[in-house]
Amino acid sequence: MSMNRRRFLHQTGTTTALAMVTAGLRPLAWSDLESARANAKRLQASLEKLSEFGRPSGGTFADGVSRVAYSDADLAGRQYLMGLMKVAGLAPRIDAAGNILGRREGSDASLPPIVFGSHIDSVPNGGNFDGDLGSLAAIEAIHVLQEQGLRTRHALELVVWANEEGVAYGRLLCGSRAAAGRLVEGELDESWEGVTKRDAIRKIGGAPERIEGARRGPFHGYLELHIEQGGTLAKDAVPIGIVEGIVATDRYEVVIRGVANHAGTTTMADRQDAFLAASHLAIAVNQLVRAEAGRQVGTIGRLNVTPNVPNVIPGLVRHSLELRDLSSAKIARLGEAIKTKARAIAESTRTEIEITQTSHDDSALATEAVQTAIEGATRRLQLASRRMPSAAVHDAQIMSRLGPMGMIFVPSVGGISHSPKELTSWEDCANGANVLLQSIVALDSADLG
Ligand code: HGY
Ligand code: MN
Ligand code: MN
Repeated sequence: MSMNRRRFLHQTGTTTALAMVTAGLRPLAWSDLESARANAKRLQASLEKLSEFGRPSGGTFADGVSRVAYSDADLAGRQYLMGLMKVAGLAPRIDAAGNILGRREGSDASLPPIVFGSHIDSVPNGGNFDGDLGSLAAIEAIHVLQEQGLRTRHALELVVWANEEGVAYGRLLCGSRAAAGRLVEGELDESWEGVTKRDAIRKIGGAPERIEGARRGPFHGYLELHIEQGGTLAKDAVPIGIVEGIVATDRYEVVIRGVANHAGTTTMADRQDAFLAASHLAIAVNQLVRAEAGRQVGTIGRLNVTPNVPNVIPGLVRHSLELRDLSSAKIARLGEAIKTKARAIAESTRTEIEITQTSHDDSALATEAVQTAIEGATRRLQLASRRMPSAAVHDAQIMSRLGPMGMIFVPSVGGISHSPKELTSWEDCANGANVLLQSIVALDSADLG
């Protein structure tokens, strides 16, 4: 009997070992799992290929992707991804919310699964790494285990969340919220570009009529690899970030009503210019958010001016407002301060300003024991790491409501994201994939309480 086999039998018991031999899998020792490594070339090739779905026509990898959730490009990217999952030995299925799932059984059926993955929908004119890296590195992890015939104790569940970005329908983290039973009342009947969310979910293979079926059961731990999207790791040449917590996000819809009138004949004093009011409000948001210490941020990212022609004073403006911080209380307070200021701006510009909150995503702390397991993986791989907050929103924050959660960050060159210029070196991608794989291995033997 080989040394590895003896250690394996010692660790898992003869019955399981025999079952695995019957299933054609090589009995193994933990050292086999710990020496497993991602195939960097395969990972790169899959990222390059995925980038073709949603690429501007005639463009290249450098032109990034527009793969907004539920679009034809999203659908095509999901098909490609499910094909990769099959090659890696998984039988992909789509849950009621449109999330893609793939399960690989473990050696102990009594244990809950380790869940990991990310998303592949993007913002318009987005990059090739946001969500894609975590999704493809998750498939790569399965690939490696499958190729080498290695079996974890816990089942592994790969997940690619639907509509993480919330560009479509304006609400973030749709798939993971459905999995956690946190959809907002009436959300499935909301409309975007003339299509209800119900129909959009159906388009990608979900079943909104039984959305409750997307609720997920207990899990041992949740892991997500992601690009940092900020510039701190790249600036300090630290290859791995271990996320301590994810910020809360409040979104608002702002409607400003003025009076559309002739841009030549209406004197400056007589105008009720909705865009002028919006401009004052934009400056106020910036000033109020910056007025106190901390890492809170405020953004007006979408602005629609009506009628949006040169010779008419804007009568109507609709714009978004987004506030983020680790403290939900802080952004709630800032939201109130902005509303107070808006009342003064409405009065001085003789417009009406209506500010309605459209969503709130809570902040979430990563589980200490998962952070420690990730740290152990980075040490084994001899990669420097740093603990840090996430200023970007992730499905992991929803999963943290259901069980132990941890996230792995890799550097974003120049801190650029949500842009075709988003870039992470292939070496950093491979490092991240190895840390993900080795964190799965670490969680497999960790007691997460
Ligand atoms: O908006 C975000 O923070 C994320 O990239 N979805
Ligand atoms: Mn994003
Ligand atoms: Mn993302």
